[in-house]
Amino acid sequence: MRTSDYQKFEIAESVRIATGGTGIADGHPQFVTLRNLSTSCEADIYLYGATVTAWRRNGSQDLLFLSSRSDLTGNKPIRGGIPIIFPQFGNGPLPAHGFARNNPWNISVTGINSHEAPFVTLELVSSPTTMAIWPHEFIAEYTVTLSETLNCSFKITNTGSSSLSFQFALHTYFAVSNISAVSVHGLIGADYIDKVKENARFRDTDESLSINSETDRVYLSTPNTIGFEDRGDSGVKKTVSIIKSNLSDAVVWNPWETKCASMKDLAPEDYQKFVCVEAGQIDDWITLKPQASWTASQTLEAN
Ligand code: TA6
Repeated sequence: MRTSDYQKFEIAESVRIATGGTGIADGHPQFVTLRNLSTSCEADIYLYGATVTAWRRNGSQDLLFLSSRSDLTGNKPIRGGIPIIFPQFGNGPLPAHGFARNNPWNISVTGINSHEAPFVTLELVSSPTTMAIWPHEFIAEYTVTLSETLNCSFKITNTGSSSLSFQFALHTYFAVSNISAVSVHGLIGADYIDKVKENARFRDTDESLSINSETDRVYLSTPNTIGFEDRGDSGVKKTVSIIKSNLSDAVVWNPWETKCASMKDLAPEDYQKFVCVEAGQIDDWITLKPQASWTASQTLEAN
């Protein structure tokens, strides 16, 4: 996108575009900042991977975790925020978690909706790069809307002449006071695949899930609203809800100490500072016929 092209997307005080930065050509957009003037909330969305990297309230409190060691130069997936997992979850014939999170997206629309909430729509269109590893033509559109909540909506359209199948997830890293203060709820009664126990299947019979070791669970057919409580420092409690639409599954992940120490883009103590609770469509793949579309979203609420 040429330098002059992106300025048309800026909206005084509500939609700003930051340019340049390490690895980004001078004048080229790196990320978009949405600012809701009535709630004073802000959100940053990197064009690389269409990755939401920050959701700020009251000026500073950041509800999302972003590793201080994350590569923001567009050379590898951003560690933190809300990476988009598409068209593959986890390992398989494609790069881990697919290619949506490690490709540059373009700004297609910005605006302020009828509820005075700013939004940006980013777009990823199939290209020789994607066709080389996934031979399907598509248009992906990702809209982030900031009101009192943060809404992330994804739409994929099959623009090719044959069917395509995919998985999808929003790999959200939530900032927490300390992982030991966190309990995840809404998953009781759901079956889950435990990736730490050789992908064995279990049924969750607990009202809430506390995390005290490496945790990597893919929950199947979960309720549309799940969430977690962070009992916080000195009892300052935070409750976060994830409201899913058209996403049947959910993932709970924390690498814990040993795996965290092996990850170059995490500091050794970072496992204490985040929990991933991910809305996804993982177990049942989605298949789209030519010209068909699929839309899904998550809305994040925090008190
Ligand atoms: O969503 C959980 C998970 O699939 C874990 O197995 C772990 O691999 C995590 O994603 C991070 O994956 P990444 O490719 O971003 O390092």
